[in-house]
Amino acid sequence: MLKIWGRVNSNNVRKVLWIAEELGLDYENIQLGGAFGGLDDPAFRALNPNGLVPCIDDDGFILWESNAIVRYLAAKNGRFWPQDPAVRAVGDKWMDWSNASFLPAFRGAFFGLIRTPPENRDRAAIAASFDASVVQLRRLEAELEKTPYLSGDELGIGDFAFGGFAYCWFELPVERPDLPALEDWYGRMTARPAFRKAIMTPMT
Ligand SMILES: N[C@@H](CCC(=O)N[C@@H](CS)C(=O)NCC(=O)O)C(=O)O
Repeated sequence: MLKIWGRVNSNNVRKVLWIAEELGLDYENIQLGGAFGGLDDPAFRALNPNGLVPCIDDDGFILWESNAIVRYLAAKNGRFWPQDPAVRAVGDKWMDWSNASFLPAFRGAFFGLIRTPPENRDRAAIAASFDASVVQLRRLEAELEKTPYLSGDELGIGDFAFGGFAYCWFELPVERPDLPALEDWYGRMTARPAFRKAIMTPMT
């Protein structure tokens, strides 16, 4: 059976759990990292020398790096993996954008507002991160005005990559600017049982 190591309140783990749920895979999720610790255990380091979650064991095939895992599970199962390279590249693009552009912008607001007690918050840093996130999200908004998914016409790897970030964005305890296409996309994602089960888990 597929084993997935990683705590459920990690966005990198959530995306792997989401695609596993969408694919209807049998899997075991072993809680690791964060409050569970275990990342320095020699047994885990032997699997993942990078010492982070998620990591999977698929019948002896070990893989870490969440986006690589999502691509592997999609390709292996022949779903969410368009054969046309130009179609697949759209999801790939938003997958890379999620980690390379959105995450650096969003990190400060997320950790500041969700994982830091109010008395320790750096308001200026949070505001700057929030504004930078909005700049990025307006780019996503423009895409979602034209196409229903972050992978083109169908759900795919771009959506899996961004789903956890979207959940965190919409859970921030602050007022957000109107981004109707993003809100529409998010409403469609939250209507999916697999999304609710894998992504909408407690924040801390
Ligand atoms: N690029 C890696 C990043 C993995 C990563 O940063 N994982 C975090 C959780 S989101 C982690 O293991 N943090 C240490 C911990 O959970 O204790 C990936 O996408 O898998």
